Amino acid sequence: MQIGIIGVKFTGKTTLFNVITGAGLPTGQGGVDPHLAVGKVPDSRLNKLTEMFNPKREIHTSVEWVDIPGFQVGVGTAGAREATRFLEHGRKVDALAQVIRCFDGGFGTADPLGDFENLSMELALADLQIVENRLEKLTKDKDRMGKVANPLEPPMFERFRDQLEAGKPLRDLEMNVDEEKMSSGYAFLTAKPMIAVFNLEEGEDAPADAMKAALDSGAEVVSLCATMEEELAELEPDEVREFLDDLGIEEPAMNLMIRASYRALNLISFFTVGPDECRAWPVRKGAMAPMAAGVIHSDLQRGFIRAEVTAYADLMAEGSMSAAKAANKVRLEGKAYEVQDGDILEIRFSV
Ligand SMILES: Nc1nc2c(ncn2[C@@H]2O[C@H](COP(=O)(O)OP(=O)(O)O)[C@@H](O)[C@H]2O)c(=O)[nH]1
Ligand SMILES: [Mg+2]
Repeated sequence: MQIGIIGVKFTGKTTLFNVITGAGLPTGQGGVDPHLAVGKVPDSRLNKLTEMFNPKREIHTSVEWVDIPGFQVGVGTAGAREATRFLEHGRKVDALAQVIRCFDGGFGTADPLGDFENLSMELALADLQIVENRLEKLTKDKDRMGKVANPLEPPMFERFRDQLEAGKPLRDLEMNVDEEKMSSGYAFLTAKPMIAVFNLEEGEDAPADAMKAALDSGAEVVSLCATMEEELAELEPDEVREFLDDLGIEEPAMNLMIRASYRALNLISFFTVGPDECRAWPVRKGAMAPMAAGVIHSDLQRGFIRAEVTAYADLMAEGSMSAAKAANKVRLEGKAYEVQDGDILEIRFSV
C-alpha cells in the first residue's frame, strides 16, 4: 500500500517524507524525480504489549511513501509538463497526502485555501479529462454499432462528469459494486482517500477556511510543523518525552498524521504476542479471521481452524494474558469472525 505526498513546491513534502521514512533526502531543492521509502506506523499499543511480554523483537507495521515532485501553478509549458508528471505519479498510489504550506519561510505569504483549491481543481480537471474521453468513445460506439457494450457505463460516467464539473471529488459519490468495478481501472485521483496536512509555523493554528474546505472535500485533516517534527526525530526518546510533556501532548503530531494515512488506506492493525516477538500486522478493515491469518502466513489461512482473540483493552484491563483467560476475555472465534482493530490473535491451524 502506497501513500503519495503531493502539493505545491516548497510546502515541506520532502521534510515530512524524511521524518516518516528516515530517508535523509535534501530539502529545499524541488527535485523532479519521485522517491519511495518505507515508514513504520507508530502504535503505542504495541509499545505497551512489548512492555508486558518483554519479547526479543518489536515489529511495527509499515506502509510505503512516495515523495512526489511538487506542483507549480501557471508557469507555461514546462510547468504544464511538470503538472502532468505529478498527476501520473499520483495515479499509482492508494492514497494522497496533500501538504499545504501555512508558514512563510521566505517563500512568500502563505495561501493555504488558494493552494488547496488550486490543487483540488487540478486533480478534478485531470479526472474530468478521462471521463470526457470515455464518454466520447461511448458515444462513438453507440453511433457505430447502435449500442454500447455495457449500458451501465454511460450513466455512471455522466454522473462522474456532473460531479467533477461541479468541482467536487469522486470520493464523495456513493458507488455500487458494479460502479466500483467499472471505475477502478481508471485510477481516478479524486476518488482516492485524501489526507490534508497543514504545515504550520511552530505554535500557530491552521486557518479555519482552508480546514473547512478540506473537510468538505471528504479529506482527513492533520496539522503539524514539519521542521519541528524533524527536530523531534533527532532527539533521544527521553528528551522527546520531556519535550512532549512540556507541550502537554501525548505524542508527536507526525504519529497522528501517519495513523490518519493508515486509516485512509482502510487498514486496521491486529497484534501477535509472545516471548520472541510482539508484532503489529496490517489487514483490511472488515476482513475475517482467516484473511488476517493469511497476512501472517498463507499456511495459517489455508489450515485455519480457530482464532483465540483478546481485545487490547481487555488485556490491558486484566493486566496479563492469564488473568484475561481467567476472566473469560480470551474468546475462541471461527471463520466468520470480523477482526477488530487492536485484536490480539493467536491462530490455531493445521496443514
Ligand atoms: N518555517 C518552516 N519551514 C519549513 C517547514 N517545513 C518545511 N520548511 C522548509 O521549507 C523548505 C522546503 O521544504 P521541502 O521539504 O524541501 O519542501 P518540498 O518542496 O515540498 O519538498 C525547506 O527549507 C524546509 O526546511 C515548516 O513547518 N516551517
Ligand atoms: Mg521536495
